[in-house]
Amino acid sequence: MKAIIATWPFGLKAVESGWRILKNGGSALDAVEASIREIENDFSNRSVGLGGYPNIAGFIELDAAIMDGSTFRAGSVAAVRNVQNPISLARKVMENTPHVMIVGEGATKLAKIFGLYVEKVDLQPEARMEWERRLKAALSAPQQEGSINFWMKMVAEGRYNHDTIGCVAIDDNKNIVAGCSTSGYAFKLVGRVGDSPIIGSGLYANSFGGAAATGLGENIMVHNVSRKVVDFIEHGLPADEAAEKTVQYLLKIGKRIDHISFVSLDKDGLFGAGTTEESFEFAAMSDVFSEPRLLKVEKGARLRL
Ligand code: SD4
Repeated sequence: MKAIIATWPFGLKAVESGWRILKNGGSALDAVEASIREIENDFSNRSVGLGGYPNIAGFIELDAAIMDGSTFRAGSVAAVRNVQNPISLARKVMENTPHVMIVGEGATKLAKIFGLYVEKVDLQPEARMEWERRLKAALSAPQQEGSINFWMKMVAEGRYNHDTIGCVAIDDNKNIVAGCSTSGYAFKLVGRVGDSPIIGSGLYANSFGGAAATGLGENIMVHNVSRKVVDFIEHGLPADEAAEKTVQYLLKIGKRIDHISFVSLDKDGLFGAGTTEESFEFAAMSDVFSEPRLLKVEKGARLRL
């Protein structure tokens, strides 16, 4: 059974785009890349792509990754600048290099080689205004500019920004692919990397299932959330129960579990989601639906359709 699932209400647009590919016999790999590009190309989004909030120095640094569960191939880029579609760059890393993860300047260099480089990046007016406001507030504080305290003031001022696009799909050949893309924590330190480009944390896929996470990367990565979900699937649980079990596990641990949400999908095309927030909305489409749907899961609960 074909299916595709994506994080947050904006995931609906992503799912629609990916479903067009799956419906016409296309691969999960193409579907996930297209879904994520759709969101990266929306410059009104402040948490994905070049419309996102910058780091404390005023530069947008993006994280993205893709994993093909049927081959265990994966590609990932982190803290990359001047790229509109980091998910496509991640796919290029996967398909054209022997590596999995490329960061910073090296990733920007690859973007030039693959024609994914954007020469001039202007912050969106709202993002620029917000960055300047925070800079001014930090400068007016007694800390010395450039000191760790000055930086921490800017980072702490940074509003928590939790809208990574994460997407998982299964195609007619039962290939499962997971991907995600984000501009990360708003007003982060230069070089900060979240969970999204880390295989096992922000995303994971194998032949049993796949998962993609969103929320506070610092918390998602210490629990290897996506691998944890797929582990439960591998041990025989359907995607919705695996999601529920993962959240129960996190709640039992009780440490560093704020702002963690994720979507999951299994080899039977069943899907689920989980959250440590009060609730979490996401989008899904599969052969059993007549059209893409927006769904919601409550904290610690199993998804009810
Ligand atoms: C991150 N999980 O960089 C990602 C992005 C996100 O907080 O979901 N924003 O932490």
